[in-house]
Amino acid sequence: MFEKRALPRREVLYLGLSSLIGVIANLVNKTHEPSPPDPLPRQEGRIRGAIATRFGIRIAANAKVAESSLKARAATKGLIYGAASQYKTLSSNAAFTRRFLEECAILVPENELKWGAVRPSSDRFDFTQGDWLARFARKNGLLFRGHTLVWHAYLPDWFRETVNRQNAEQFLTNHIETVVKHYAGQIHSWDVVNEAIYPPDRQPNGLRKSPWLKFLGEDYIDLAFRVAAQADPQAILVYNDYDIDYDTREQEAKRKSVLKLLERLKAKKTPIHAIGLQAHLSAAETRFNPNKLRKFLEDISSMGLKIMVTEMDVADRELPYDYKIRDRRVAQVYEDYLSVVLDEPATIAVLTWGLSDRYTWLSKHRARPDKAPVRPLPLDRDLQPKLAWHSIASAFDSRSLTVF
Ligand code: 9MR
Repeated sequence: MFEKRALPRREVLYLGLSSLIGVIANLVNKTHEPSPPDPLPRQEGRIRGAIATRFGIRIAANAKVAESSLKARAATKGLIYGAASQYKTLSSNAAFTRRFLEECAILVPENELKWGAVRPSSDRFDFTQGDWLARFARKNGLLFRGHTLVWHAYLPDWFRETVNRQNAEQFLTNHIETVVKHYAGQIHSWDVVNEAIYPPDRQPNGLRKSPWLKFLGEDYIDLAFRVAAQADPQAILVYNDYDIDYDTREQEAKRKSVLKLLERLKAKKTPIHAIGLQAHLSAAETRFNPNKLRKFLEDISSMGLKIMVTEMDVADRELPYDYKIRDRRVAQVYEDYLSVVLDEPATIAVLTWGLSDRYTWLSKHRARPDKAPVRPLPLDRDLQPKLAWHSIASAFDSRSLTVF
């Protein structure tokens, strides 16, 4: 998903020098005792002390916001912080769930709304787990994201034998109408189209050679947004993609193709409101160029689009075994990246792809050769904040206040 490059010696030395900061932050970590959550209001769109607006969070005048949580720090800067999680985690681990509610203002189902989850057969929809998560969000005052309506991956087995050029438009339209209407009014934002750009596929406009492109041509993207907008006029509609973060030839090409796609959509008046930067970063990658990223975000913002960080995590696969070194580098990457993205006023939300290292796709997909457990997220396996948590907190704290 991203290119790899070994961490140079210079970088390792730097990490060593920054250990003092690490020691101080570790002391802070040790004093952190998670407390049971207060009862939360049952109203939709409300989080403790704040009111969700279409593009952010407004703090109530008399807000009593717990100062320590990520969601509270984000909210004071008009931002939403949250994370992805799964039905099987939230329905079985009470301690994790408590921490999730303490830290997060928004929940995104990691897999439960994908085709592979909601489409057991070509003529059936199964919303059991998605509905459980939507109810969980509503009951606990969390905003709820939809992920994802159109993607080339995690399609059900029947898809290949059933969907073809003749019926693809009907399948796409029916799927989006049914799923989006089912959750209409409950969704903060939908990832309508996911990962449609992939220049290595050598298709016109850098598009990915997905079944949707093959059957319907590029117009499937515009169609998907239009159907979603009709089915839920309230939701923020998002184009979501990865590998648009680093200063590499491949990612530069991808950024260009993404911008051109957004320009074409805007020219057609497609109802698209935001871009989702997945931000699956790598701690060993050194080719981060704040100016290039800044320019990309400005270009997006100048089209009138909002920006969301939708799936952030920092893979530590190529880093040394010593977890203190890893944690410092991972935290640095969070800080470097978020300080740029949060500097852009169009940015409205930050979500990490999971909250605790205990539950992350990277354990399987980017496992370390030395078998040490991976540490890409804000909380460790025991739900304690790591340096990454402090980096995210301080990136929120440093943002200049957005006034609504
Ligand atoms: O984290 C998700 C993992 O549990 C699933 O097996 C996988 C396939 O559905 O998808 C992972 O999430 C992906 C997300 O949906 C889209 N962007 C990349 C994420 C990580 O692969």
